[in-house]
Amino acid sequence: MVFVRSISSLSKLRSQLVQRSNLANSVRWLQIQSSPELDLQSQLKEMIPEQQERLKKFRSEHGKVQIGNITVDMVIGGMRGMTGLLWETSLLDPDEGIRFRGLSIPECQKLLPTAVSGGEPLPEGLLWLLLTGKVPTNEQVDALSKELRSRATVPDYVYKAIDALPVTSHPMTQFTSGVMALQVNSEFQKAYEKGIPKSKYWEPTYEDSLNLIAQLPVVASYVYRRVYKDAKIIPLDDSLDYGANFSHMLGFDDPKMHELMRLYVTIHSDHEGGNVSAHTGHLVASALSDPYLSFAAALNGLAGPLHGLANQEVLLWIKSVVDECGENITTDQLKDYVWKTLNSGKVVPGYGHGVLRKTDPRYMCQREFALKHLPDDPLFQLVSKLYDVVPPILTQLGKVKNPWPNVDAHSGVLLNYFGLAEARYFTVLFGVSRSIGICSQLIWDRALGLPLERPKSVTMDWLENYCKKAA
Ligand code: NMX
Ligand code: MLT
Repeated sequence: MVFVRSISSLSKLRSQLVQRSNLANSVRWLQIQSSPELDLQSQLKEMIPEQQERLKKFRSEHGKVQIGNITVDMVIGGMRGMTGLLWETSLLDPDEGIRFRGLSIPECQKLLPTAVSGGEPLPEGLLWLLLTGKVPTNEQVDALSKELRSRATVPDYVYKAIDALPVTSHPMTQFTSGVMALQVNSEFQKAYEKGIPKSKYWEPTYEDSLNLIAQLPVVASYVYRRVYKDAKIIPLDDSLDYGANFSHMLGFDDPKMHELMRLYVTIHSDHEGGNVSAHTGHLVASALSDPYLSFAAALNGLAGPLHGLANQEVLLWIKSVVDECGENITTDQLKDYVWKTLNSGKVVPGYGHGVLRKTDPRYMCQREFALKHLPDDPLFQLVSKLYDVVPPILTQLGKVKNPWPNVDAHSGVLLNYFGLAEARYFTVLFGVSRSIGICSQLIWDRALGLPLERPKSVTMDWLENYCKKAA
């Protein structure tokens, strides 16, 4: 009886949140009408014809220019080094790391608006940058922050879809199911069914993308509260920005954790187009699947241990080191543990990369955050020790192309320090952030009219015959 009553009061609370947000939606439209320079969609509307013309002209003049040669190794070896995607929002250099619309992470930290003077960038600012290629003003970021809050209403059936799963199911499974349930409200699907012309596809894609980005922290927080806490929803706080609100809805209100979440969401957002999640999202979207369908597919790629799930694996692995050897582990003990992991046929999670050939700058900025806020944390000190111990061992293996740490090697110990210690949840955080990059590019995919993705595949017979003839 008590259980039924608490379910029904949860439902009432959710409905109140829906009503409050419908009102906020109307206010948003009034604000947008009166100040187009503060409205992201108006900015895009201005830019799109120019970019469409740029691509058309470029393709007609240079469409037949060759970029590199495809080798048998590339065909068999996961297409490494094969340039095959147009991705406007970011570009990855193997030595230097990611640049978002030309800006490195330290440059973003310097140039993008912040909530705290000298603090971490606001993810809303990065969203603006990825979509427009321009660094937004404080006022523009503030308007986008408000807009995202006004779009953050999650229908009751989304919670019910999640509730239908066992509470023990992996948080990524619950999160992706929530995203699939959000799809019911796809503006793109509705517009397509009504026969919207191709030239206008980007507009409902924009609506879906912003709604999705706005609603993901709410869904993700619910998954966290359901699995690890009391399943009570902490409502959005209208005075907080995107990153801080996410932290707040999860149940973490330390201002330093708010800063960490702003940094976390900013740096995990985009990593050019070829990574598994971004590429999957782009591929599925190329069939004109709407942003919800495409992003849910992307999340399923992110949930793999060689990709986004590595952040979970890293903290579990670090904790297994402590369990076996204690916190004051010596360098020799640590070396032995790394070898033991490798000799049992496992990878060292958080190390290596498909493109990067140096330490990931996303690792470095998290390290700087730790040096500033938690220098004495024993797990941070262990992460630092691993930075000395792991690369020479991976180099010694002789086959690892990049022995240096990636983004996932660091994120877990920071979250753990502020109390978010449930490693199985970490990839959900990555997923929320990755929506910003994938959806930004998806809007441009539609604006530029990019076609169905359909590369050619061949059989082993085909390859053998081809090579015989070529010899
Ligand atoms: N530990 C042990 N072996 C490794 C590692 C590692 N950290 N990294 C690469 N190798 C092995 C790899 O398994 C392969 O072995 P084999 O030939 O026996 O199959 C060999 O080294 C060559 O691999 P690479 O060409 O260096 O790496 P690849 O581009 O194939 O894979 C990763 C990249 C990221 C999948 C790989 O480095 C890895 O498994 N790292 C650990 C998992 C991880 O941290 N993933 C997160 C990546 C970042 N993200 O968020 O997505
Ligand atoms: C990512 O952020 O997507 C990862 O570093 C993997 C990649 O870039 O391939």
